[in-house]
Amino acid sequence: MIQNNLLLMTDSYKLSHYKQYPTGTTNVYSYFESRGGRFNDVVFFGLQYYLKNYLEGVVVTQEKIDSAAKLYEKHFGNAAVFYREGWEYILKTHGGKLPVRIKAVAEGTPVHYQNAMMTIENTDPVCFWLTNFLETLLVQVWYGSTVATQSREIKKRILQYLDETGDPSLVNFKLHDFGFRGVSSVESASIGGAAHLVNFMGTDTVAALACIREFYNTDEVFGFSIPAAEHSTITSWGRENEAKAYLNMLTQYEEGLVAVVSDSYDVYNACENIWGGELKKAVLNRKGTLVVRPDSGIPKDVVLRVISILGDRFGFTTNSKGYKVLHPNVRVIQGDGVDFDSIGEILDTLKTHGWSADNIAFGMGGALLQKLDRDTQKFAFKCSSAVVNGEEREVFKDPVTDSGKRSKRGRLKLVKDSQGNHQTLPAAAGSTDLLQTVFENGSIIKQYSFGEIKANAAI
Ligand code: AOY
Repeated sequence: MIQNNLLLMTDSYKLSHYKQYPTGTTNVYSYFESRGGRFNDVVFFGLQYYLKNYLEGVVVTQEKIDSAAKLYEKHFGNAAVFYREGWEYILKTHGGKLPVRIKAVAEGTPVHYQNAMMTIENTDPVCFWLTNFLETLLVQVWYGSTVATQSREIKKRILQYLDETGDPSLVNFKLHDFGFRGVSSVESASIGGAAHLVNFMGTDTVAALACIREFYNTDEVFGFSIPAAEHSTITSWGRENEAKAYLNMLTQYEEGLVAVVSDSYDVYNACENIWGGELKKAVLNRKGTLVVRPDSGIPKDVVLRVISILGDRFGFTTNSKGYKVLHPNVRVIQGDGVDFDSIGEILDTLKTHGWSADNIAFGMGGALLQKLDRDTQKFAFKCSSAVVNGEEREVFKDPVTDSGKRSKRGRLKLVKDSQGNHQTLPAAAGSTDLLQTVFENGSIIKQYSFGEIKANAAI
């Protein structure tokens, strides 16, 4: 099998579609939108990865065509379904580069749902069938966009609590990506992890850093981490040596931040009698901050009790907003049971008991990178315009069984209205189109740096 064979990156039924459009079809024009869902403002993110990794340059070769033909003959039990002539036309006429134009809103831009975020059409009338062949791959942009969207909403939520109870400038390190092990693939970790870094600066998902470096044009590293314990490094000392394991953490990492998972046996005992007892002086004399990590129990209850114990043992100050902040050498990170809702519950519980959001950071894994699907924001890719026998026609669906699945009609543009809200209008309308050509006939026309993308998503 030829690696990254674009001819195989689609749904089987799409192989049969070239015969199904009306005779005389020369143009198929489709658009991508979020039809609604959990959050109103949807961050567009990840297209550049797909363009660079799968669509740019010569992507059709004789070897790929032959390899696909063999597979499809067996798959369909029939050699006639695969459109060999169509692909050989692209090879011969276009040197194996894709005769399509893709326009998209700038990556990182939050766009209200029910707006076109991307459009695609064929640029060679013979290749009308290619537009929607690419749907399967292009729609995967739902994933990076949905991760970036939720991560941004969590940032807003955390910012509210920091505004009310503490220091908003701390927000970039308040949500750390713990999700690598919980995703279905390294590719998901790369894209999802990068999507999180559109909004935050803390990550343990190293694959995301490589993805940003390779596909978002930069040598800059956009995610940061610190030394941190896991259960094996603590429990291998034996239960009777829990304090020695903790002291080792303080001495191995002489200064700066260090995180220590502290629930191996009894997190309350660890906080009261080890960190806040036997090792209290070592913590206070250390040039840096110990981050205590509970990892079990009901998050809001455990966090409150842990912070209360650490407050009793190490002391706290009251900030200008009237909330308690632990001694600067001690903080807490909660990474178990963390999702959009539990973050709110934990911050609310802390606030109710007079504790600032400054005291805590969150680690989020499965709920950040995996507990999402294409329906979280109801992403869809639909044909809205075609040219048949030289005449442009509107194309749409409008199912009686679900008006929410109604699709837009005609060639489209994305604009900002006088109130600064996004609107999708007919392409012929006057105002500036925010959908910019990013890909045409095999070439990437416009690229975004990760810094620009972060700026576009800024709150
Ligand atoms: N990492 C902050 C740095 C990271 C982690 C990664 C699954 C960290 C833990 C921590 O403090 O405790 C994947 C679980 C934890």
